[in-house]
Amino acid sequence: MPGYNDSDTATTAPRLSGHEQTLKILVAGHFGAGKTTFVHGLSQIPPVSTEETMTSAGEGVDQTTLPGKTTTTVAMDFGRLHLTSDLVLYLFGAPGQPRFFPVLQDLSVGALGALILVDTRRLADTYPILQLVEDLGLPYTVAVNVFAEAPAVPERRLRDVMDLTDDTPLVMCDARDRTSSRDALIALVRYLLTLTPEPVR
Ligand SMILES: Nc1nc2c(ncn2[C@@H]2O[C@H](COP(=O)(O)OP(=O)(O)O)[C@@H](O)[C@H]2O)c(=O)[nH]1
Ligand SMILES: [Mg+2]
Repeated sequence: MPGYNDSDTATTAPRLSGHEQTLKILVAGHFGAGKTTFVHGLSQIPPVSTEETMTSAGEGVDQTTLPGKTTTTVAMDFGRLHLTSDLVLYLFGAPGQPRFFPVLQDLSVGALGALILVDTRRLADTYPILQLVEDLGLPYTVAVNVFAEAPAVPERRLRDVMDLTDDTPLVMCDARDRTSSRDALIALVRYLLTLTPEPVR
């Protein structure tokens, strides 16, 4: 992508000149897929977060036994990233639990596309999110957040089980790694650029 600096690891926000193109991107995915990690790791401004400590009230409602996970996003994550000097992404991370789908729906307004994060151990939890994003008419890219403990699944199988069309990008990433996360967003933005807008009638 022109202007993309692969070695850029800066976490401070370049100033906005007002001439940049801005894109709103939804970051979706099931509970524990790594959305908060992803948005917080990439944001060049202090990210907005709505993390709350999980309590016993969530037992039987949320999957509360992910190792190391003690909080959950109750409304959204928000971050901003200069993908190139003239392209700024506004990242909106939506909570992944089905009971928060109305929040995802609201956050999708004005978004140009979605990055759907997936942990291959929880593909079943991804289907309703894929369905919802499709129903909202949002083009998307699937990013498998590779957890060391998760078994490797061949791409063909992943495409089959998620019923992805051949043109839907499927990439691997590590949500904890800035470069890897940026590459996933670049795959999404490249895909969005290939989609021709509806002709104006
Ligand atoms: N091993 C590993 N752990 C991760 C990765 N991404 C996130 N985590 C951890 O997995 C948990 C869930 O991540 P979180 O970002 O809260 O998921 P969210 O529910 O989708 O927002 C956290 O404890 C993270 O530290 C990853 O790529 N590898
Ligand atoms: Mg979260």
